Amino acid sequence: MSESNRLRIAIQKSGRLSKESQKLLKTCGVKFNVNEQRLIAHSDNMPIDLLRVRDDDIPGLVMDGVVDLGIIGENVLEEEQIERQSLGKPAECIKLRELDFGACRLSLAVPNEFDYQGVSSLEGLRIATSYPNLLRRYMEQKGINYRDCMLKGSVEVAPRAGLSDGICDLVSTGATLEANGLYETDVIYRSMACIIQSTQSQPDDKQALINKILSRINGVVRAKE
Ligand code: PRT
Ligand code: ZN
Repeated sequence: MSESNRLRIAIQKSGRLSKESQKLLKTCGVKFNVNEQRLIAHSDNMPIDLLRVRDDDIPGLVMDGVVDLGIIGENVLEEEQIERQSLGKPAECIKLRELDFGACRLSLAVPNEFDYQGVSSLEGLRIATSYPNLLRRYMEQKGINYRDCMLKGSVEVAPRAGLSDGICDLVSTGATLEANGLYETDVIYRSMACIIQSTQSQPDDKQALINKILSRINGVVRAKE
């Protein structure tokens, strides 16, 4: 496969970050039309291709140098980074900047009837999460032994289903926790969307285009502050 001289940017195909990611690039003057059936959207006014993928795939695509830039939640980036470091895979990328959307926190939560006296109350208990690496890092820092319950979805129903004692999941308004009879105890990670770049050296014209996009993003984000 020949290296493309077009700038490749990975964005979430569909989900909480996809509309904002597209809007940001459009506001920066990148013109493109998305065909829902297609993985790639070509810009018609700049040498840019958008790759529309699952958000979980974005950090790896950037770290492996398959794409040049990616827009991703810091939570997913950090989780993937710890995972890759433990597997000895490339785990480096450059965080160009935080963006102004995708705000959430990764928190521990327990059932309303749980008598929570601090994180030591979770000693030896089972915690359901989709973020095993961020959870492990936090619990190691606190010196707490816990048991894993790895779920890619439906984490918030795990305690009621008898699968776990507590959960570690993303929270924004807190409505999901409340609806499931849970309360938030510890915020273990605060996250925003961010834009990342591959560490591979770029030809001058591509790097100049990255700099131009970044400077426009800086302008757009600052204007909203
Ligand atoms: O299909 P794909 O794998 O691409 O998408 P996904 O389902 O893995 O991710 P998606 O679209 O749900 O979220 C993408 C990113 O949005 C996350 O990685 C976060 O960076 C960010 N984000 C911001 C959130 C939330 N807020 C959020 N509230 N991601 C998920 N949630 C979920 C949370 O998991 C829980 O189920 O919303 C629920 C809680 O919301 P509240 O408002 O009830 O607290
Ligand atoms: Zn995902």
